[in-house]
Amino acid sequence: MDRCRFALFLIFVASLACASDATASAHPIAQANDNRLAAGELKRGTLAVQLEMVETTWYPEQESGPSLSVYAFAEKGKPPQIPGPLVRIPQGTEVRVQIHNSLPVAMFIRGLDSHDDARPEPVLIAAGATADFHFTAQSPGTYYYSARSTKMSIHEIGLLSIIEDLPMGDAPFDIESELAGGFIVDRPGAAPDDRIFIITNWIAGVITPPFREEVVINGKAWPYTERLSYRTGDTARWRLLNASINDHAMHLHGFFFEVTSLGSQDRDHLYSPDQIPHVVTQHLDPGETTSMMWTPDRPGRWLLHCHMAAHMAKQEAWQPADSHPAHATEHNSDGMGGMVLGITVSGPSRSAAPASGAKARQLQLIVRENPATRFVARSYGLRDPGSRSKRKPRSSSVPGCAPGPDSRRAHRNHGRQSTEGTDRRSLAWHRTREL
Ligand SMILES: [Cu+2]
Repeated sequence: MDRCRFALFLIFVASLACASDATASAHPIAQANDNRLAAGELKRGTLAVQLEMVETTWYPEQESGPSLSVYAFAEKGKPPQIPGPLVRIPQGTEVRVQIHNSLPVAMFIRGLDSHDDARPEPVLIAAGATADFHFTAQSPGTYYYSARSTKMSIHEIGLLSIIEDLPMGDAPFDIESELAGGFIVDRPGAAPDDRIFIITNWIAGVITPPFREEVVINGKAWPYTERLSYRTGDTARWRLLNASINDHAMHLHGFFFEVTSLGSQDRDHLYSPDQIPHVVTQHLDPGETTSMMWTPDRPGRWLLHCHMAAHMAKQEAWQPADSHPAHATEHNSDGMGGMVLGITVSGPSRSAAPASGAKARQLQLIVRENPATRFVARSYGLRDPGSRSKRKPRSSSVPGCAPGPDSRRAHRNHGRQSTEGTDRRSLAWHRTREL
């Protein structure tokens, strides 16, 4: 590069930096929430939490990287968090949550309730208003609270048919997409020795192209997601909360895991010991939650990731192609992004050598079409005929599909076309991208 062109390049980079700083200074910067610390003050069986909904500048990748303006929850007097501040209490705790809406639009709040048998209605908080939530936590489980300007739940939005209009506009998919936080109710006396991972997905172009998305775990996309470390023989207990409008196929490399619960924003089903499914992939519908447990018995570097190709690929489209050139080059080197967690297991192997006379297990590969939604075209999965699980086989890998004005045609075409090419690419990707 000659001097003149190099000088112009520097001016271009400087102008991008100025634009980014101007955005950042307008709103508080969101912190990625690793969900290790519960919000509020728990005293004599009562939890008091004060929350606020604010506009924030969010860096889903590195802190100096590209940013998005989104709405987020903040604990009063603290920076906004993505996902929102964690509400975590033992069963039977009296909960008092106050939420102030500093946003310019009214918001429906869901999920801040007792989780008894009654199906609660969302609570509308007008712009500039404050609302109080007062209840006793009744049922242990893995839940979340959320806010949207539409009365529809995250689950309902995710299951919209491909022919449905979107009268709620773009906001619930992009600027409101990060308005969700964990709400965990522990059994009395249970030690919270688990980790909580919340999935959210910022999507632009749902109505007007171009389609862009940034899918994250605890507010960060790979390779900026948290790196986890275990010793062989440890027990890892994780809760996965899908507070996004998409399906996800959560796959663990190298190990089976036990699914100990499967639920939603309103209900949780805790499996009894004789029902617990042993799987390597757990499908989560939009808005679903799950708890899982596994024991690493071999050292190495492993992954938990969404098996849907679009959700573990580097998202290029959400930033202009010519911005942050160094950043783009750096991340393209591994080609992965989005919903990936890296896990390092150390210590001696405790894996038993495979028995030479072990009987081969026969698995069925199921390829079937589900009713298409606006966001998912089809699903397919593996089924073990000997499994005790009564749950029907769900997708283990679903190629992503971009919604938008052309989505009706796109989804239908995906439904009819052969899966062979896409599936082969997906499997090859999986093989070559292991750490
Ligand atoms: Cu996914």
